[in-house]
Amino acid sequence: MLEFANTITVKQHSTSRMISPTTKPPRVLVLTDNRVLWEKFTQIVASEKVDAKFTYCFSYLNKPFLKEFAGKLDFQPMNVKEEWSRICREFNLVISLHGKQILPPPMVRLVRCINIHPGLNPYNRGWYPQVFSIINKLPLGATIHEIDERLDHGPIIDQEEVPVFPWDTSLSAYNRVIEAELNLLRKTLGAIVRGEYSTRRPEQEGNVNRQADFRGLCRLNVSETGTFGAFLDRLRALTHGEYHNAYFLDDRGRKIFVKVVLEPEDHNHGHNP
Ligand code: 0FX
Repeated sequence: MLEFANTITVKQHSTSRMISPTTKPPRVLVLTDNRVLWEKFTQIVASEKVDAKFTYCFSYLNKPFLKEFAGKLDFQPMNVKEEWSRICREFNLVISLHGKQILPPPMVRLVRCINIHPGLNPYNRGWYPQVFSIINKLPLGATIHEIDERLDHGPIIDQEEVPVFPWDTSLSAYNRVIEAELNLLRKTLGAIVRGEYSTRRPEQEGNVNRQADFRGLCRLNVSETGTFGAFLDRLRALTHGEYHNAYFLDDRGRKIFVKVVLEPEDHNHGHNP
């Protein structure tokens, strides 16, 4: 059992949680392994004049960030598994903004934790939602929700659905989702920091995709049979900028990577997809 000096118990959204007394301004830890979102988030904090003291950290396993931000005092690595009890003492709120670390269950019970998720919960929870939405046709969007002990599962604060078009690749759909996440953040960040919002539980459990499911999709079996539409969906779902995702093996066992280009005919005539 952890000892907390001056802790109070708050009843919030039907769960009882011990938190450090709310400091003024509140102390907020933002865990992020996404460079674009980190930069945009700091801009939203400034433009929306969010009254809080923000600390930004990334995963201690994020090698590119470790190299790029070595010695940078306002963006440091953090091992949440090791440091969660200190986090609970020092922060009033934790925001996972595409943070790659799973938050330990005791931590999510002790401090309010919010997830900014690139999917429309409860559909395609987990890894790369737009990839799976292109394939299984389940709705796509962005969700801000309280974190509970299950993946992308807790009570929903706000959501925005985005369309998926027949010409989308993973990248074009993903960019739309990121815009939706930023819209939601502009709209709700102040209220989230102040704890002034209501939540609703998703009506169903939905489905979850893991990293292994994505890797399985990437392996193309050239003997597989199916409809042309399903193959096209699979290839566009695995086409994301420079990433080498879908591949088949040639007769020497080499991976041959595959991606597709889709262009609606009115692309340059005012209907920019
Ligand atoms: O940060 P993020 O956009 O999101 C991912 C998960 O989808 C999300 O559910 C989780 N909460 C978050 C912590 O991690 O992932 P990313 O920046 O690694 O990748 C962005 C997109 O890039 C991804 O949706 C698909 C694409 N991608 C990425 C990698 C690494 C690929 O197509 N192939 C790849 O190998």
